[in-house]
Amino acid sequence: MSEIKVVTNILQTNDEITAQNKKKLDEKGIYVINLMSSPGSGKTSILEKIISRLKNDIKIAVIEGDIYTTKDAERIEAQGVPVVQINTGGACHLDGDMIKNSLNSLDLENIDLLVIENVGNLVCPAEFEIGEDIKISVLSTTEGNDKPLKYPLMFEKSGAVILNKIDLLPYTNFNKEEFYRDINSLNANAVTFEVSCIKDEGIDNLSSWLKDRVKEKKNS
Ligand SMILES: Nc1nc2c(ncn2[C@@H]2O[C@H](COP(=O)(O)OP(=O)(O)OP(=O)(O)O)[C@@H](O)[C@H]2O)c(=O)[nH]1
Ligand SMILES: [Mg+2]
Ligand SMILES: [Zn+2]
Repeated sequence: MSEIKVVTNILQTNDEITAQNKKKLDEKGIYVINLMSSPGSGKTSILEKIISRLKNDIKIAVIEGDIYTTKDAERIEAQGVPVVQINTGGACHLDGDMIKNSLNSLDLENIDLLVIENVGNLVCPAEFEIGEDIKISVLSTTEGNDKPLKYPLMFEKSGAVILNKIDLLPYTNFNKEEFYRDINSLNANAVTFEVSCIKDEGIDNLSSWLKDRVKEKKNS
């Protein structure tokens, strides 16, 4: 038996489970985001900001993927929205089976927007569909503008790309022109946003775009 065969089987199973998850979520009209980035780009910070903007208008729930801790889930819980923690126990991405279990713990009748924060990792989370309507990737200015070309898959597959920590731009050599050129060359259809969670910049714009996506799905 070659190892390649085993990997292929895992992926097929994931596709099957994910298709079941997606069907369930689509039936309820829930808009689902797979939020991805390398560790520390600001996924949870962005989520906290979005939740505080939108929680009175739409019903939000979160699935937090973390390798070991419940730190991010505690931050989301403090925002007063339902959150389910997945501890992957060492695994570096979320898969369909983990999401399937989490969905059983959520009241799907009362959710408009489900955000799944994937494990901080710029590589393999992008390889696994988990039932999302959109993949959103975050890059922060301190990581360097070369990352989209070095780790292209996540950026190629993302419907939206968020550049975070723009407050730190003056202290970095991040070249925005090159960043947008590279994103455009990888994925000309990606919607892009610039935000600073610390300075609360760009959050309104991002939140209202998200709200429109949620409405669009509800009406579809
Ligand atoms: N200066 C600055 N710092 C930020 C910004 N957004 C987040 N941070 C900081 O960056 C660090 C990481 O933020 P998190 O939101 O935990 O990042 P994450 O992507 O959820 O991290 P993991 O879940 O560990 O992958 C924290 O110390 C945040 O306070 C920002 O816009 N500007
Ligand atoms: Mg986080
Ligand atoms: Zn992985």
